[in-house]
Amino acid sequence: MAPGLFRRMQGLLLVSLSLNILVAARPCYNQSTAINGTAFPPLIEATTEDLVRGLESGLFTSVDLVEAYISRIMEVNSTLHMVTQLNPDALSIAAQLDSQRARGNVLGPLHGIPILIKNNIATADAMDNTAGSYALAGAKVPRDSTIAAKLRKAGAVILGKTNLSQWANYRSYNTSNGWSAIAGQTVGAYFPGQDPSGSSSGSGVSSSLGLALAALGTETDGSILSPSDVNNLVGIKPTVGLTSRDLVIPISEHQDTIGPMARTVKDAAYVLAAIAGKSPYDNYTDAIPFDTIPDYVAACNFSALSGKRIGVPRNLIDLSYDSSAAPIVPAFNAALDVLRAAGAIIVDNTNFTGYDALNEGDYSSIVLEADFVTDLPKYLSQLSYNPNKVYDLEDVRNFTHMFPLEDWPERDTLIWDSALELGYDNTSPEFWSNYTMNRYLAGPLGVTGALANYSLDALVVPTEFSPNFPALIGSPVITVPLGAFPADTEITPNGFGNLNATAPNLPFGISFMGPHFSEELLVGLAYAFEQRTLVRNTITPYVQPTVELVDVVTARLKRAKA
Ligand SMILES: *[C@@H]1O[C@H](CO)[C@@H](O)[C@H](O)[C@H]1NC(C)=O
Ligand SMILES: *[C@@H]1O[C@H](CO)[C@@H](O)[C@H](O)[C@H]1NC(C)=O
Ligand SMILES: *[C@@H]1O[C@H](CO)[C@@H](O)[C@H](O)[C@H]1NC(C)=O
Ligand SMILES: *[C@@H]1O[C@H](CO)[C@@H](O)[C@H](O)[C@H]1NC(C)=O
Ligand SMILES: *[C@@H]1O[C@H](CO)[C@@H](O)[C@H](O)[C@H]1NC(C)=O
Ligand SMILES: *[C@@H]1O[C@H](CO)[C@@H](O)[C@H](O)[C@H]1NC(C)=O
Ligand SMILES: *[C@@H]1O[C@H](CO)[C@@H](O)[C@H](O)[C@H]1NC(C)=O
Ligand SMILES: *[C@@H]1O[C@H](CO)[C@@H](O)[C@H](O)[C@H]1NC(C)=O
Ligand SMILES: *[C@@H]1O[C@H](CO)[C@@H](O)[C@H](O)[C@H]1NC(C)=O
Ligand SMILES: *[C@@H]1O[C@H](CO)[C@@H](O)[C@H](O)[C@H]1NC(C)=O
Ligand SMILES: *[C@@H]1O[C@H](CO)[C@@H](O)[C@H](O)[C@H]1NC(C)=O
Ligand SMILES: CC(=O)N[C@H]1CO[C@H](CO)[C@@H](O)[C@@H]1O
Repeated sequence: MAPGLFRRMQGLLLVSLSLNILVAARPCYNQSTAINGTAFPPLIEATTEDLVRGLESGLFTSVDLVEAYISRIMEVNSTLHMVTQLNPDALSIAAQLDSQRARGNVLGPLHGIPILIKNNIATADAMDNTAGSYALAGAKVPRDSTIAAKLRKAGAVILGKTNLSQWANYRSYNTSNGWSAIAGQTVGAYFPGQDPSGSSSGSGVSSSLGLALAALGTETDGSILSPSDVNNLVGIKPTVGLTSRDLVIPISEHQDTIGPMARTVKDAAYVLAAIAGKSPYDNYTDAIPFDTIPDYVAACNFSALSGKRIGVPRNLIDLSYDSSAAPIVPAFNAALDVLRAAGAIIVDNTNFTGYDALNEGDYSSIVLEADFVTDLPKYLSQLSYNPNKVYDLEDVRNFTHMFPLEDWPERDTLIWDSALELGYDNTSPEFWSNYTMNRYLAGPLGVTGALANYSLDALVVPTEFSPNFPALIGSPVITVPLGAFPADTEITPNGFGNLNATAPNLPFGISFMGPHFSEELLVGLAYAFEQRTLVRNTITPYVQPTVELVDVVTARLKRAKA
């Protein structure tokens, strides 16, 4: 998501809370999910390693997995609208991967495992890539995006495309998270009408409910972190340049990045390992400082927190922006005790000295506007078929104003109006002075400054407050589930008035930030925290699909007998 960062509504006073994040508990799942005593992993919590075990042992096939996930999607899509399009080739791809496996040709841990991707990451197949806009309905790309190609090379099945806040939330000042003209309003699963946050809204809801192993999101400023936060997920926002933006509908070349949204740190690590790496089509990936991508899965080490110096930039936890976040603070402070008990040295009040200046300035919106008017035409120029003949932002705005399903003017185009009024792109001196200012305030007076001044390995804050500084300097963040809002939380609407922005049971997370390309370190810290707390499975969605692998396999065995 871009500006318009998800904010729980202000003006609430929340008292009485008893979050006990220190009790690690696993719910009792229905034990009837077994055939001949061999249990199938419940899909709402199945991990990569569960699925690999089942595929290797022949308990189920990749085709079974695709069928089960599609059934689950169809069960909840009419309520939650999280998937825009299924891949019509998913079953045949899975069948092919099954026979490859039978021949002993296994491409890697994701072989035959379904993944959903956000509807701004292009695939050269039957699926559209629209950012949720009719302006791009039916448009074609000349080849797979680098990210999609890497997923396929790793053996993953691209199961479908997830709904998003239209244009990755870079169109309107007044709209709702998770709405796009093409697929309607995505809704979260933890409370009726839950604001799913955004812009990777459908990826968040889908991954959380076990509609695929995991999903990919994209982030400019919060769009992976925030929907992971409120949908009870682990989300990795990688360093800008670690994952290629080739053929991903852009907002900003300086801030955009693609990353996994998964149910566990290790699953996110498996997916990151598959998508990280250089791309001839995105020269920001030339900044990757290592010859081989680190082993993010091996980084999942229970002892990773031992001896690590972790700072707390307290002044980021600013309840004057969002008083409804108050219940997160005691849960966060309890998490610091977990980190200490795991051997970390907590250094409190490593405040970001650039915080006030950054909030008072307008630098970041100018950077995004100038980037968007530059980068959108670059994407559009690569289309091999451009049915609505949109070549730049003015064309897209005109299309949006004229096409009724785009819901204009109720949902405005004020961000674009402002970008077009700016009158310059990201090659101008005005752009560079704003960009430089951003990087100074968020770097030396922010993330990199605090890391250096206090000799820290990493920083932690509640995820609600984590995206902005790292967004402006392109540094990585990982969020892990931390807790949920208490039962007496007041229910309040979002700004557009069509969703519940605050409510009981809405999840929230904790973020670990580090230097550029420190994902290996951050994955370790996040894993060591996650394994000591296991909060995710204590928070239950109010709506869940019921189809399980065992149902699909039982039906298949019955068909084979008949
Ligand atoms: C377990 O699942 C089966 C099959 O879906 C269902 O018939 C049964 O009622 C469930 N039992 C419980 C305790 O939920
Ligand atoms: C379950 O066990 C029965 C009896 O041993 C056997 O006939 C059947 O094939 C087994 N089913 C599966 C799915 O392994
Ligand atoms: C899910 O629902 C949305 C909104 O109704 C719809 O646009 C989309 O096609 C549906 N997806 C699937 C896979 O049926
Ligand atoms: C918000 O929550 C209230 C209380 O559960 C519910 O009545 C209402 O329908 C929800 N809003 C939406 C948009 O679903
Ligand atoms: C990166 O590629 C873009 C075109 O995609 C080009 O304009 C730019 O000069 C390149 N930058 C470097 C440092 O090579
Ligand atoms: C896990 O981390 C601990 C502490 O840093 C280290 O001593 C140990 O070697 C690591 N284990 C693995 C398997 O890397
Ligand atoms: C850091 O910020 C917090 C919250 O704004 C404030 O209470 C504290 O005094 C600050 N500490 C330092 C050392 O600036
Ligand atoms: C967009 O619409 C405006 C106002 O209607 C018009 O002046 C302009 O020529 C249009 N631009 C394009 C590229 O069609
Ligand atoms: C930022 O952009 C604005 C608007 O174009 C311009 O007035 C200003 O000089 C630029 N630089 C800084 C550092 O504000
Ligand atoms: C780091 O130290 C420098 C030099 O004292 C100071 O200018 C800067 O504000 C500090 N940054 C942070 C985040 O503490
Ligand atoms: C945003 O749009 C909604 C729905 O049209 C409207 O009720 C609300 O007043 C608008 N808010 C602002 C700040 O314009
Ligand atoms: C490609 C696709 O799934 N399109 C659907 C998107 O949503 C609209 C409105 O709900 C449907 O009419 C389309 O069929």
